[in-house]
Amino acid sequence: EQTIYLKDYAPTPYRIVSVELDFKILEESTRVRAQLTVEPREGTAPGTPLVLDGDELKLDSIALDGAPLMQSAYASDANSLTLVEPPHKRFVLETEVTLNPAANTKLMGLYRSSGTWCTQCEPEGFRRITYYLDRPDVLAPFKVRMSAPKSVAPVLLANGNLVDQGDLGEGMHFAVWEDPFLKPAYLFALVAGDLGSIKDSFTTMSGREVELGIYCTHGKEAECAYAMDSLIRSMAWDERRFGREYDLDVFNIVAVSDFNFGAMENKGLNIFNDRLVFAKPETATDANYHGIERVIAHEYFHNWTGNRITCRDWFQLCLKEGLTVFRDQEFTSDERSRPVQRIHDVQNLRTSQFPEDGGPLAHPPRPDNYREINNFYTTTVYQKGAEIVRMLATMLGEAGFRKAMDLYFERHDGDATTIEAFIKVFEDSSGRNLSQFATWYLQAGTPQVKVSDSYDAASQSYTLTLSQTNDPTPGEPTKKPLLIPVRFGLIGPNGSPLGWTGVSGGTVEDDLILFDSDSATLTFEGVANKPVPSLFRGFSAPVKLSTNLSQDDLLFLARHDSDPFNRWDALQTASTTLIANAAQGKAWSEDDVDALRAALIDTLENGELDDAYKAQALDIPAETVVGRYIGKDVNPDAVAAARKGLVTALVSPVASKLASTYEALASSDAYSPNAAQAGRRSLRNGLLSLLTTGSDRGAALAANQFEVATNMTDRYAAMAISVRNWTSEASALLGAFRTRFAGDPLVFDKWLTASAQAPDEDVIDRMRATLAAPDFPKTNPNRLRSLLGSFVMANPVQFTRVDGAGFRFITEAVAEIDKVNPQVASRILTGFRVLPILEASRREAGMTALQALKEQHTLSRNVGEILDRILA
Ligand code: B3K
Ligand code: ZN
Repeated sequence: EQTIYLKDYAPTPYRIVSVELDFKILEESTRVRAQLTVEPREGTAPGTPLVLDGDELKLDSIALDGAPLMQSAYASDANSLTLVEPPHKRFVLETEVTLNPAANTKLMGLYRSSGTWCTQCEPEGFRRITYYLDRPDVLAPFKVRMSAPKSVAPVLLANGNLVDQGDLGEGMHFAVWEDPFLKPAYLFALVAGDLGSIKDSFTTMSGREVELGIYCTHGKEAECAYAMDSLIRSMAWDERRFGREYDLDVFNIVAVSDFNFGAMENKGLNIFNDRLVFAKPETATDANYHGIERVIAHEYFHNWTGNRITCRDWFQLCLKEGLTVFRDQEFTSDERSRPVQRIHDVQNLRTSQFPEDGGPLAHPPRPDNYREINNFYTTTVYQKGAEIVRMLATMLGEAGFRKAMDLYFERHDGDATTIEAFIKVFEDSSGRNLSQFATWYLQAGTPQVKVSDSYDAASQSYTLTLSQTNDPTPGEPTKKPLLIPVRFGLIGPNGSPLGWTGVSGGTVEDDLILFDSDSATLTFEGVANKPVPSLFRGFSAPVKLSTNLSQDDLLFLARHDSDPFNRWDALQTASTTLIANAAQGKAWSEDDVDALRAALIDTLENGELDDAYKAQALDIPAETVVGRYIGKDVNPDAVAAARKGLVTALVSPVASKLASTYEALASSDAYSPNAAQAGRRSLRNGLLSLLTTGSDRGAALAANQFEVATNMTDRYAAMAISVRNWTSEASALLGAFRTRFAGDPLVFDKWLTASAQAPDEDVIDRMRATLAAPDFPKTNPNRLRSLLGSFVMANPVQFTRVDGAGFRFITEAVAEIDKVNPQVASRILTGFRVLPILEASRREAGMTALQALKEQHTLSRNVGEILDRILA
């Protein structure tokens, strides 16, 4: 297999001046005619061949400047088209290919989803539509003509503005779309189908009217309302926060049922996985509404960070993704609650990015080699990429950050650029040297920061000693120290902040330590009392922190820290430590549990905190988080037992109190997905979860809640909690849920997700039966991911069984799925990255399953790469 290296980057010898595409869409096949106006770049030697990319294409005809090309002038196969000696001047290349979208199960290029023709081109799908220079640094204006039978495709959409449309007779019609903005091929999109829609409009800050449309299956129009509302709020927010105005006259979104990931930011024509568009209270949870709002915003924000300014090559992916995730996180923080959003994002980082970064699939946010680019749309590129941008924002402050972003848009509008250029903008605008900071992009692994402190009362001086280490990751045996921004505060014995008169031993800017070496000792003078330090406020850097703080200190922080994130984190650390110790044979003391319980109850009863925050504070860390904290020789059965043990010890003495709070939080208000209502539901369901895991009251409460629930949030929570705790009602609830919502595919996903998390040992047999059912939609990514993805990521006890049954179930499924859709298969396989931290017997069982997968099957490049990296 061929590896692609960043160091080999070179611009193409030819540029594409403009593109005209003509699609003739028919039931049986689609004919694509492409007219590419091409010219040699300056410096290209005469006679340099032009090599266009293709993927599973077959050339029907070819002409140059209007004349058919001689056989000897070109060579073509499924993967490329070469003009041996193109003219050394501007010329027009015309090609024709015929596609079979209905047979395209990889869902890259042009395919059909429930009858609708749609496209997905990022990163390398356009080459499955026509021969092209399919790379992000080739930018061109596109004009697209499409014709199709009116009966099956009354709606014809593409990028940009509609410039012509009409009837062709014999049941056919056509439309012509023109996109004036230069774009790389990965942002191309086309949709043809019989779709319903909702329309709205937005007036931009300069007073231009933009027509907005969301297209969907007929009958689903009403379920698009929240997505439309989110879009309008996103457009307004990007103007307010970043001064970014939308640039075309139309913005369309299309919801499709078969989609490899969440959504795609095609210029002026976003295509969405329908699970991130449709919502109504009976079938969508608060988390679904939250997800819709976030992803609608994310794809919209790409119009500036991704489309107007794109990536030079795919190694630079986090240039657009990390930055755009940062922007969508900020949007949600502004629209809802900042601390709640921050906790949510950090939880996500810890449950998915840290595990990736600490295992065999670790890679820098800006990698320098890959075999299959689709394997690099990772949580590291997205979430860690966003954390890096957040650290820049932390160091520069709000005004400084905005100034840098303004310069970025001004300097790079229209460019396909790099991480280096992005950093340079921040250097030029702030006057800081960011060369060490840039290492965050180039180095893999989660740094571990150790902090210890001491106080000398006589001299009123306080010392903080920091050290950073970075464990080796694949291909990176040694690491450089990073520039780590540590936002901090010192808290006095009465809970109020303590000041200092001077500090030596490092760089401290206000409440920010810029920690840039292997170790540092900071001495603060004039500290009146012995403080408890609050470190990494707001999670100011994506690191693992260990301190010499006692359980008492942590619970003190949980009560007194003015930083809401750190109050939450102190509780998390306190309970994680107790569970991890117990799982390794070191029991907690009754005092420890009493103190933790008291802190949790105080939080629950605190009149100043909102419900959503309380729900997060009461959330006891998941088994996977504790496993990761233990870090080696993990026995997931022991972790699960310890977690249940701690929850039981915490809950038992206060079960009636929790139960009455649970009752009191019930509400008869009409459902709204707003943050206040969603927070109340999440607190109530959090209590239900504690009561179900930690007492014998929860099971019946959950079963009752399932019956009386008036919205999906409460009904799903009742079922999922019952299943995760495998209560005596769980199985019946799964059955009732399935019957009640039969025929709704997105609700079926919820059933699959919950089913896969049952901890009982028959779960694998049940899942096998589910998959084998004749009506199981085996080619739909949402269905497959709901079942298999949640099993590998959220059912550690059964997935990592010592007998290997969980591992084999997954490798066998992956082998099958790989034949149909390699992207979905390889994504599921990444769950095996957990192997290195497991106890030896489980690790070996996992390796055996992977070895069998490798030996017994011909695998795609996608799966092959992931497999080899885990086995390495
Ligand atoms: N840019 C797309 C992701 C494409 C994934 C290709 N495997 C959606 C997004 O990140 O916004
Ligand atoms: Zn994105």
